Amino acid sequence: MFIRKEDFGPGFTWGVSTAAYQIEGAHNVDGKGPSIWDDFVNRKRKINDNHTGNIACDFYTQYAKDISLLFDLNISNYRFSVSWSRILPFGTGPVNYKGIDFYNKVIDFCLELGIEPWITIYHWDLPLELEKKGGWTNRDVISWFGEYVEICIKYFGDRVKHWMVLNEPMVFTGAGYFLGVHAPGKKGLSSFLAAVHHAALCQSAGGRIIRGMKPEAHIGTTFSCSHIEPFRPIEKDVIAAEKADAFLNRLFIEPLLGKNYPVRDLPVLQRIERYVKQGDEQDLVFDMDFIGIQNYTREMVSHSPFMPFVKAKIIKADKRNVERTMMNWEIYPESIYEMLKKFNRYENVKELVITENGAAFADNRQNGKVDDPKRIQFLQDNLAQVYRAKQEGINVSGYFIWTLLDNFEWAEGYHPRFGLVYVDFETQQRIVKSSGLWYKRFLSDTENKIVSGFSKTG
Ligand code: IFM
Repeated sequence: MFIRKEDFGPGFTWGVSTAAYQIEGAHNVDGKGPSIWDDFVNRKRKINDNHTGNIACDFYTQYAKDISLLFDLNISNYRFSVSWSRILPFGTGPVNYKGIDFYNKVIDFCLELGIEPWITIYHWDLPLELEKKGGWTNRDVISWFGEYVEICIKYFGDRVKHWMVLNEPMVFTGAGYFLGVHAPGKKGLSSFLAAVHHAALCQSAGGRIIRGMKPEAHIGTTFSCSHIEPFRPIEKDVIAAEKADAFLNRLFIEPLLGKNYPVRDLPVLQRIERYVKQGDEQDLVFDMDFIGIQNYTREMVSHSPFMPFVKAKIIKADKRNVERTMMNWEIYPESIYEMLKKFNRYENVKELVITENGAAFADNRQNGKVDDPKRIQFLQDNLAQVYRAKQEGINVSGYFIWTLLDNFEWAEGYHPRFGLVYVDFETQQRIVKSSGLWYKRFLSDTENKIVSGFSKTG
């Protein structure tokens, strides 16, 4: 089967996504305050090869060149995040107008080139001052976050229509407050459950603030998600897979939709009660215009008596001898289709947007070029699955590739390269990879078709 951009319909949104800490650099200039990531990267043995985001892709000074690249690649939607501590250096209180100016320049330049900005309000870089007071574990984060959302809408809401409240709350609470492998490096169930409840409250509160200040805004939030299957066809693994699903895929969407936390499948969540106050159940609910789906792989899960609370363990791709990316994530395009179906099954989910999908491979520069056929195949196969879901009547209205530029991949540093554009981190030179040129052709040429594995089976 051949698929063209046109098959997705004229109103379908095509774009790329980035995040402030991963590309901006300029970590301490023009009045920016430190974030938890500025702090975390300086701790020993936390980041591969001690990489930091201090310079990253230097987007702070190169933004005009990079947005021009978007234009050259025919990419007409750009999802990026705002750095909270760039505009509120202490998290609350005095505004740093140089930070506001920076995002105004980014937004204005996008609009000048006909590129629609999509803003993620929070993509993991909490101001360090707020972490000193407990960060996401402190219920006061609801008012701190509210102040920050108001500032974003006040200064950028006149030109920006599309807003996403949080990026992948499961990841920043799980990796940051349970496993300690992301900033701020906290560990343990108590800090995790407190962070989960407060992030879930901020997710809905943020939506209400945007709606109140800008009723015509297109408001969403984003979730990491993976299709989950039992490793072996035995009851214990089936139960383990259900628990992992509740944990990884359902924890944040269900309270948002008024279904509360998935306690029945994950009884340990009962312990969240101690952070719940009267009225919270209603406050967790908000009617988002769209849900952002961020999918990269599927997970296979087995029963594990040693894993605390969930008794479930993910069997990594290298242990299963399957095709995988540099993140050790299985290449399994059907996962994106399964996730679209899963989220579409919830009543009151009106619109789904793929706000992230992509892959990291060991890209090499040769004679000034970067040829990345595996990424092209990955994107084509995933797009074919998005198309399959759309054909079945699922309201998926957009697709954003993660990501424009190779960038700082959190605990993995700069090793995994996800970009459509190669970045030489010594010189800050950009080289459009063959995947970038493929996306450009796909977005421009009505005759350009994608051919995918889906055609063989579908
Ligand atoms: O780089 C991250 C991004 O910040 C959030 N979603 C997943 C990407 C790849 O790991």
